[in-house]
Amino acid sequence: MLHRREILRGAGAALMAAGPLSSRRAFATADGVTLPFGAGERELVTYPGKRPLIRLTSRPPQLETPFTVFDEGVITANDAFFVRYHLADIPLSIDSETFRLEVKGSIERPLSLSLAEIKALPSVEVVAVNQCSGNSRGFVEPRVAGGQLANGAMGNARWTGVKLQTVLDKAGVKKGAVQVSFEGLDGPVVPETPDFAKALDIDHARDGEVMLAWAMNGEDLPWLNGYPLRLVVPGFYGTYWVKHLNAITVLDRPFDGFWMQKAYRIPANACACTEPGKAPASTMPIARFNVRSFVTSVADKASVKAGRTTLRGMAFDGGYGITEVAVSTDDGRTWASAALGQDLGRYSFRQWSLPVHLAAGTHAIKVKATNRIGQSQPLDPLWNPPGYMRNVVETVRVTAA
Ligand SMILES: Nc1nc2c(c(=O)[nH]1)N[C@H]1C(S)=C(S)[C@@H](COP(=O)(O)O)O[C@H]1N2
Ligand SMILES: [Mo]
Repeated sequence: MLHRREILRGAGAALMAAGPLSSRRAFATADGVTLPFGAGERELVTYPGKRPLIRLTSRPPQLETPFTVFDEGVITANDAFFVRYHLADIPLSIDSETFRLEVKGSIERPLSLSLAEIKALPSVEVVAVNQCSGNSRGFVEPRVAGGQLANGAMGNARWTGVKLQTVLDKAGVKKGAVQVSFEGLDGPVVPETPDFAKALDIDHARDGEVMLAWAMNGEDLPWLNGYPLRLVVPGFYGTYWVKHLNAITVLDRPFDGFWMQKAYRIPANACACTEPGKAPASTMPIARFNVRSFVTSVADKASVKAGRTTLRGMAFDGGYGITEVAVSTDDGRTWASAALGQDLGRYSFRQWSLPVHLAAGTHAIKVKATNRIGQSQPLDPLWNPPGYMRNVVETVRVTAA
């Protein structure tokens, strides 16, 4: 019998060398980037299976996608997709033959499924955005603690896998089940740190959209994006998209783990916001994306040729679908409706484009999207203590000559 042991090639060495005591340079390219906020100097680093990405942390690896990638197309390439981990003990070697997904808890039939058994179940596909709750946190004013990310902690991919519903039905969920929790192969380096685990309500888990994905854009999941299996929760923040998924537990009472009860919580009000500096009266677990839109064809502070040009970018929301993208080239005084590109489904990035005329001089370009239920983006940024869910109308200033 052939045992295939997949290994994050070279990564053991790369991860150790990236630690604070050894040469950081070895795995960095000569290049770095400076993100447009305080302490924004970053190295570009190359991990196995990835092109040079922006380093946020080394242990665990946390990598941000350079923003120019989002102009390459509406699907984010696997080698450019951002990487987020909480715990430094990430798996460096996984045997695809002996890997098992355990399904346990409040069910009739405990399961231990091999990859081959999972892949033999009826498969489904969805194009969906994965975005970190703290995407764009580096821009938050007043500043907040946490990973100082620019706008690159998001990506859009075609995911292939099996419905979580199919697996839960196979296991036979018992009456009285209220939530389902998910754990991956990564773990903390000290026992005091709570292991990363997330939970979804039982109805959400069985909605036929939540997926156990083994492929991303037609290939095995990249190692750092959760090989060999991850949860895909369309429209929900990345925190729920558990990577290296190896345990599913059906619960007859709400999950009480740290990562649901203490972390990833937002103010329990309509704007998920508080007055800057103020703690919220009550909180709830973060859930669906709000509406966002970006210009991708020109960067902030760019010089462009005066005259006719076509502006381009993308928009997305938590799954209602983008119905309008409005663009202003005069700092929000007047707006025009952009043409929307191919519809890859309501969880996908939606491309937009708009021909404009830029006279010589400086222009503040703004973009604002609206979804099917009328949700849009604020002109002034909202604030909350963890710096989650930033979705202010973006402004790109260019000089035409
Ligand atoms: N096993 C595991 N899964 C995880 C995490 C983690 O720390 N461990 N982080 C989550 C968070 S907060 C985000 S934003 C997404 C990021 O997915 P990516 O690394 O594939 O981009 O993974 C999620 N899944
Ligand atoms: Mo995240």
